[in-house]
Amino acid sequence: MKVVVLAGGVGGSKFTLGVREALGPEDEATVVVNTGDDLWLSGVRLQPDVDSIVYALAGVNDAHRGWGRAGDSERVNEELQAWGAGWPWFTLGDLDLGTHLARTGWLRDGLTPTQVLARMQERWPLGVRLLPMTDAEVDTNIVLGDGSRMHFQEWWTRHRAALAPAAFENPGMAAAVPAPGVVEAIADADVVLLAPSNPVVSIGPILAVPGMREALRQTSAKVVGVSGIIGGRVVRGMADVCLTAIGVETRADAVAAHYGARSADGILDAWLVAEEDAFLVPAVEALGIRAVVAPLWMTEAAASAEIVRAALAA
Ligand code: GDP
Ligand code: FO1
Ligand code: CA
Repeated sequence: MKVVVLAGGVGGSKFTLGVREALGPEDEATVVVNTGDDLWLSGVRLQPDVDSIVYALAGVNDAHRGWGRAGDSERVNEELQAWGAGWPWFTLGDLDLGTHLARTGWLRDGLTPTQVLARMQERWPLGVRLLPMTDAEVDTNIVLGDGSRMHFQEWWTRHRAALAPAAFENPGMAAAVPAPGVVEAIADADVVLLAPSNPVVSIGPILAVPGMREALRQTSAKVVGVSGIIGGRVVRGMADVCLTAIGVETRADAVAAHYGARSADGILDAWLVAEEDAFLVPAVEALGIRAVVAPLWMTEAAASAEIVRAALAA
């Protein structure tokens, strides 16, 4: 079986660990990773969601913080701060900086982001294939009520999403195309899974790459999404603020409606809701989307694997 997963960082990596565990040796998984969080800082290219997934699959992630390497130190960061370089509220760990330096060097050698990510996958046997959503540099900006703009990373990390966004924008997106292999993987898939990642700033940018929605609407594969909202709350992070900003309620059925039914103008054939949200099944089915109830807590890889099995059964 060929499986394609669309994924962001923390939720994306916990889900991808389950995909790896649920699949057999004959199966193939391709994970299309959000790169809308990527940025240049202190001369290096950061790819937070890519690194979250690489580190988690390699078993070297800091699961407690949700980003960076386990047991990392911050000597270089202290020096950068002393120079007034970078952002005082944004920490680049020493081991993590090794990744950013390697990546930046390869990019400057002329490798594309897809080629760089292929190279990063040579170090650890990750068990799935990772592709960036696009090779284009796409930013995420927050437009505030007064019309001013702020980089997503400043809004998320420094302000912890406390400023109400009027809109999100992705400069560079209009000229972007899906990375090589992405459209082919979707066309060739038996099933496409949407991880329970942030619908606005993780799955949103992936779907916004020109050609991506068409690929999802045209594939013969079933497209199955997993709700990151359980009992009307985000499990972790600030996706509720993002959803409110685009006028979507923080409820599993509202997110399903946001993605839409493939039978209408959207992308979903089926949608997994948590047991806590079983009462929303009729609302999801009324959208023309098959609703499946399953335990959606990704407490460990085995629990995520159960979610993946439920999605494949759907
Ligand atoms: P980020 O890029 O690091 O912000 O991470 P993602 O976008 O991939 O994932 C964040 C989303 O994952 C949040 O909106 C959470 O609601 C969701 N999430 C985190 N843990 C769980 C879990 O155990 N179960 C479910 N269903 N969703 C989760
Ligand atoms: N998140 C934080 O809350 N504080 C940090 O200092 C921080 C540093 C950081 C460095 C590299 C990296 O790849 C990610 C980092 N993150 C940090 C996480 C991150 O930027 C956000 O959680 C995501 O972009 C949202 O997906
Ligand atoms: Ca992200």
